[in-house]
Amino acid sequence: MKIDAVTIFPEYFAPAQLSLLGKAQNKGIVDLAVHDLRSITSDNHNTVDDTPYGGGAGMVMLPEVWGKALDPLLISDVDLIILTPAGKRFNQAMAESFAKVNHLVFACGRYEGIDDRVRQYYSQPEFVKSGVRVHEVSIGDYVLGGGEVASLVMIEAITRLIPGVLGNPESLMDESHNSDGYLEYPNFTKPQEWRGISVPEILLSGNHGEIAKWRKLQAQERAKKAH
Ligand code: 6GU
Repeated sequence: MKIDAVTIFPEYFAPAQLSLLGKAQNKGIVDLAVHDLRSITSDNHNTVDDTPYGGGAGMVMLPEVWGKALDPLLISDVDLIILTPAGKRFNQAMAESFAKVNHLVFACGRYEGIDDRVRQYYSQPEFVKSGVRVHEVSIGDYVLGGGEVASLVMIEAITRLIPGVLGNPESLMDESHNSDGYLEYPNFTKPQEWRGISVPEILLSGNHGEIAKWRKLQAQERAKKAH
């Protein structure tokens, strides 16, 4: 999968070199390119934003700069993800569908966001025809300083679902927020007793049917408490 991230803070993406995602890049399964939006500007101050038409607080990112950055990335068969707290809420089902695409482009807005004409422009019929799909996405009901951290969250959730990225693909089958919506059951390892607290007996029984039933019940109890 090809992934482009456009940002004024490329350093935010340093953690993408670590752990599973770092390995996936070394293996050639994921090809992540981070683009510095400021390098696209042509004025002496490297301006990326201006005051909003209609007034109000904050600054809005310039469509001209974003257009220059995105034009070469949005040729065909590509999903453009515009990060905004006003977007559609990211969840596991969305991660699963994005994990199947060939090319993701993350547009990381700062300030009060990106001039809405950028979304409008790349949503036009000629782009739809070439396979450009535009999504506005939020990762939750809180406001971040910008889309960089949200992009990292999405990239991690999406790329670990790509075949070959996880060491043990079986860990995808059992996990929390799986397709049946249960949160994962509690887990235990050695020692059998720690600070006076014992591992539940059932897990030592060797009865795989009963263990599976117990885990399902525990997961359902957790899901009830979480919601
Ligand atoms: Cl995608 N961006 C910002 N700035 N804040 C957010 C968000 C995105 N998702 C949740 N909060």
